[in-house]
Amino acid sequence: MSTTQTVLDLDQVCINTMRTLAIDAIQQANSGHPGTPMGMSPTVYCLWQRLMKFDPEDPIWMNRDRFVLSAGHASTLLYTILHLARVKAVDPEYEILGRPSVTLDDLKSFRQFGSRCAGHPEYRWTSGVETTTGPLGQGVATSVGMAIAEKWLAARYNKPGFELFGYRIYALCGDGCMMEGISSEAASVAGHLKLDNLCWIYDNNHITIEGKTDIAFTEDVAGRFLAYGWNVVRVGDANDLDRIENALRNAAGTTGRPSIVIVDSHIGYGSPHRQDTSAAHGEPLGEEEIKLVKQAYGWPADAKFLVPNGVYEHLESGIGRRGREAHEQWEKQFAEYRKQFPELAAELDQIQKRELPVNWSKDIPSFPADSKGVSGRDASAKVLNAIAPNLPWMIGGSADLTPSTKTRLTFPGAGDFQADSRSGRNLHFGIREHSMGAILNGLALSKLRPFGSGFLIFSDYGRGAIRLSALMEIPVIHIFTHDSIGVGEDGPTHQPIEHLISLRAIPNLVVMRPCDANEVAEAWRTILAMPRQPVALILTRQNLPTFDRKRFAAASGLSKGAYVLADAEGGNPEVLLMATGSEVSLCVEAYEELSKQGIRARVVSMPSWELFERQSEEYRRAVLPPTVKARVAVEQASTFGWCRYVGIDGAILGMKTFGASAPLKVLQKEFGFTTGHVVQAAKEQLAQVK
Ligand SMILES: Cc1ncc(C[n+]2csc(CCOP(=O)(O)OP(=O)(O)O)c2C)c(N)n1
Repeated sequence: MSTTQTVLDLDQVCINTMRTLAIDAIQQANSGHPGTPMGMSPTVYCLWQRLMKFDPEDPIWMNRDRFVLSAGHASTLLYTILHLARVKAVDPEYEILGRPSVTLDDLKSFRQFGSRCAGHPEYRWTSGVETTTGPLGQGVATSVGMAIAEKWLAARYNKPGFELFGYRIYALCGDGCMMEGISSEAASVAGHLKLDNLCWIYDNNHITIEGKTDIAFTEDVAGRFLAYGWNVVRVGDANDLDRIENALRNAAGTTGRPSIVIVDSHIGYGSPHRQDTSAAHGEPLGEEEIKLVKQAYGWPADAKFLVPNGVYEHLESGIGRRGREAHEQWEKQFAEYRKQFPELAAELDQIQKRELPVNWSKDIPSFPADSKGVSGRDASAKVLNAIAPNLPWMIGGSADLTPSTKTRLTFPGAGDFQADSRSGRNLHFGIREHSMGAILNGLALSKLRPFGSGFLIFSDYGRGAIRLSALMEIPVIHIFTHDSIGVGEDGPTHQPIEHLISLRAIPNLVVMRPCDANEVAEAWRTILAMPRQPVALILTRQNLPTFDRKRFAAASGLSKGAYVLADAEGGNPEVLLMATGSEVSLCVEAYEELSKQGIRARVVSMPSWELFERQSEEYRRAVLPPTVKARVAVEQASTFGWCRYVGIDGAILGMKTFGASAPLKVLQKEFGFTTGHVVQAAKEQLAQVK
């Protein structure tokens, strides 16, 4: 046997190990999709073994190539390669633990409680998983954010003779990802931005859950991507490693365009018995079928979770050695870089640990009391532009609404991120809220501090990605302006109603709706200090009075989620008025009126329910004393959820319809957001409890 033959055979053994491990894991779990792992193992193997620059010893090395499994249902594809390449785990503090990321036992307990091999790949749970995937389309869209981040990092930190950043982003996707609209949005962005560090690999297997794709998907994918300005490469045989390698190298060598490699495959490839059936998609194969498949792979029919001799070593001699050498080389280069550019190197240390520069908050303004006041969005614009110059890796933009959301970075040198200006800090997502959310996730996964903005009403469009930012615990700042019927004349299509509460319903997402300019400043201070906290920052379009903080409590109370803004003299209130955002000033007016009438009221500003819930019981009881039963909540949004704070007999002044098109003043009157109405509700509450 010649040497080449031996190597080829070993490649095949490694591929069949991936396939059979996946088959066994799925059979053991009695749930999962074996087809794609069988069909795509050669492609994934080829990519990792022959091309990827990735050091299994340090899966968070900054300059590693990224592999995103956008077809998250094929998770065993990722788990088997992470296992066979012996990728190490890292802990959340970014110290290398040394234990394997995925053990054979994890694979044996695929989809069971506690296993690193969860049903779909989960970021921060399994090292080497670059982003959580499962909702189809999200992975590919997120990869565009990763590609933007790489270009941005390279532009800022690479210096002549020091190519610190030069990594590629690969995303494996199937028909599902191609059909989801988010992939079109994201591909369009990537084409526009000429992200040639990006390569999508499309498993063109013509099968989805309902059967053949021709029942629903007959478009010309290649033509579509050519139209986006992508480089399109085809591989006719998903089993031909050399052709796959050539295609991937073609992509890597293409400049000025992202690439898509279309791999024609058969689901369940290699199984002569189960091709092109929808059953192979959604179900384990079954013991009998497995025996036949294993026979066809030249495997002992009864062996389970078999890793033949030489497999780990073969991967070590490929991805292992290549990754280690590239990483060592890079570390040497970085040590020299540190000497020549100590400040930039220190920034990279901070980026890697999600820390902030010492002085990041020094220029945050405080706003003088002003009854005319300023809108939430305008206050935020000032604060954002006071922070961003001191936090160089904060970048962001909007879905074509920057003039309205006021999120443009305007300081000298901020610039735009475009194909010909990679160090710009202002991104233009175009009118693509969903992919904006995913791109922000990709930026945050690359450790930048991203923000994106739009109208609150359109948070629905980005919700899939927002939810994933919360699931992944990554610090994306989702800014939503035009936060209520306060938008006035635009009418019900633009007046968010259920959006606040539906964002609050997402676990681990912090929603903040500040009530005045100083709360906006505190919101930003609080948000940035939380390194793993995605936030929805909700801002008004219309002016809000800036409270006199000498008379009222300090805005720093925002960091506790809710605080007593104004209280009855000497404390001991008989009625509680609580509100968020623009309705806090209404409660303050009502409080003043009630005080005049000798009624002891307390105003609680509640910018963030989530942060409030994280406080001690003692604090929460101090702010909302359980003995005070007369309670009024005011929010220009769905009343849903406020019962938690006012109790079942409390009053909730909110919205029960979609709103209407009219000037704001009229709407406030029509929908009952007037001082008189709040005062009346408070009195009714008092009468009720007495
Ligand atoms: C947004 C979303 N919708 C639906 C699903 C359910 N789902 C999981 S796999 C799948 C079919 C995917 O087909 P394809 O991408 O071609 O993958 P393959 O058949 O190659 O495994 C569907 C619809 C999902 N995971 N995400």
